[in-house]
Amino acid sequence: MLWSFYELKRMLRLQRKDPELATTISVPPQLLLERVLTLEIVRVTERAAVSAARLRGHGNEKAADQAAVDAMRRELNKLPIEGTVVIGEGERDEAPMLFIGEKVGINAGPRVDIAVDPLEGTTLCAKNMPGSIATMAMADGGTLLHAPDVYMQKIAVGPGYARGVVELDASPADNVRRLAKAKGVDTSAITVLVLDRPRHSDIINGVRSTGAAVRLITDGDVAGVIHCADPDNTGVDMYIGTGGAPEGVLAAVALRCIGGQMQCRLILDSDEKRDRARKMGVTDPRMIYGIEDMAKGDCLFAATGVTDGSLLSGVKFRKDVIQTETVVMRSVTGTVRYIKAEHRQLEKFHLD
Ligand code: VTB
Repeated sequence: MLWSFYELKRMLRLQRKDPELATTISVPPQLLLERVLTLEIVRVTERAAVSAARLRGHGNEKAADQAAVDAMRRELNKLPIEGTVVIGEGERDEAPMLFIGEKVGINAGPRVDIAVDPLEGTTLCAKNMPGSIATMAMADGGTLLHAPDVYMQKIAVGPGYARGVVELDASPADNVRRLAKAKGVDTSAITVLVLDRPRHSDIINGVRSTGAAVRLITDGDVAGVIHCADPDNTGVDMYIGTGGAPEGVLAAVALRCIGGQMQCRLILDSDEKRDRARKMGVTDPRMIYGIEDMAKGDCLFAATGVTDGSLLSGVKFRKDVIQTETVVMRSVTGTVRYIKAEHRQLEKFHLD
């Protein structure tokens, strides 16, 4: 039986009053709550994905993003958490919804950090192209990197390699050679995922100079990084490039759950950006962050497909049924679940 939060809270209350009841629950209440939160964050990304999916292909990035934000915020505010958005839709002075510093949840329950990207790949959604997702992460309070919305240099590989097998400051060609050697393959058997941007021409040329392949994506580097964790199925061994810092932190949470390595550096190329970062606690503007620097504690990650993609199927609107596919991960156990849901109570999506 799955409990709603209210049932769960009632149960925990009863349990406190009647210790015998505790014997009917085989996991400590603390863990039980975390387990249930794993499912609850699925509801959050599902709702955001469905709201955005209604606007797939409408050519309006802002409207699709806003729909996802509204849905995500509404659901987050039902959770029994004392949540603080640390990676959000913008910074406080811009006062968007789900801004960095915004409190979410019912203000009771565990103190948690929340990272959101309600619609990762807004352009993909607006153009109805593959790979847009609704995504969020939750972690112990104070354990996620508080990053301003600036660019971030990133390199990521999957699990199973010695620490430091690739490095942010090594050349792309060198990193390909190091990875190929560690994998025991020729460089021509390596594929590197890169965001298709003019700023990445040196990376692309460097990778190709070794005989390795480049796979280009137009947007969506959270999913891009996650692809590295399962090269046998995705065909992607490594991610290199500069994308958004918020997306970097979300990807780090995912890799913390499923394994892999990542190195990142914020691009703080003006006094204004350094100042914003300093206010968020960044003392060394040149610091290279590993996964554990970006996600220090226990964490959960969830993403629901908005448009079809290689990681997740997009939302399907059938007669009287909405179908979603979500991946949810927990760092404590490393469990990764793919949840295909059929929703029949459609009022909950507030789609009118
Ligand atoms: C990436 C990607 C996003 O922005 O972070 C990228 O993951 C940043 O680069 O999906 P650009 O400013 O060059 O787009 C997105 O593409 C869109 O937020």
